Amino acid sequence: MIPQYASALLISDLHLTPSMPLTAQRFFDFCEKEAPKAEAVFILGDLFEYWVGDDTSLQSPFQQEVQRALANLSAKIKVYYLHGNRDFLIGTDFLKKTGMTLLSDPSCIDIANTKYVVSHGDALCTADVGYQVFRSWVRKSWMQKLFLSLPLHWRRSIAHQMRSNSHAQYQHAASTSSEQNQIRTNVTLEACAALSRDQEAVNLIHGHTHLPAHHHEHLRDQSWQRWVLSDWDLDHPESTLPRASALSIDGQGVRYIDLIKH
Ligand SMILES: [Mn+2]
Repeated sequence: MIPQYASALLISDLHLTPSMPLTAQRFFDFCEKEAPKAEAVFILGDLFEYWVGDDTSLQSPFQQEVQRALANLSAKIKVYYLHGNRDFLIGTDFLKKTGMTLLSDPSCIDIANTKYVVSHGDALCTADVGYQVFRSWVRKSWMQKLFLSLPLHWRRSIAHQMRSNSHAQYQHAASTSSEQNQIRTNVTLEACAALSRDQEAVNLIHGHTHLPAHHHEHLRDQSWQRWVLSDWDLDHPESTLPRASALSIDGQGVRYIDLIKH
């Protein structure tokens, strides 16, 4: 059972990697400045660009730096994390070292006396049938055990291959930018309605789609609100506007905090 909190900050899709140093620095600053002001921080997946096993952190000064930032933050406030589609192999070793508590996806949380259901969001993209089949395979525990038993350089090379495939698909989707592609890579009303009904919650929060917005939605006799978290990217100003934001929830309600202006 997750305790109730009077205030919380929610972030997701930071895609931390050594090749995006400004984004990483903004995260380290967030852990020092903004995050300790809330009672709890919820990281809704894709904290890392990819994760091929907790054993890699021994060789990665970058992962150790992130680990230290999270451990320092966990010493001050409660930090929760749930798996994204890129870092779902984060395991008990990394969680223990950072002091983060793993949440299942989806989970219900209670902030300022209001119930919210939180999820990474990829499971809600039910129009992408191919992805859902892929997801059901890679989330099987025997598949994960098999992958984690491979030598590290194999795991890195498989992860690299998968990332370049998904990058190529994403670029194809962006270049065609057809309505159909946008529908395929977004959450569906049906999946959100089912989540709201199953969790008996009318406030949904997720990341993954990189389409930050607050929606009021309806399907048949159901209505709910949905907040989508932003991804973070301060390292590619030539191709995309710098962005980093958190969703803040307290007695005043729910609002986005732009971490670029702060
Ligand atoms: Mn994602």
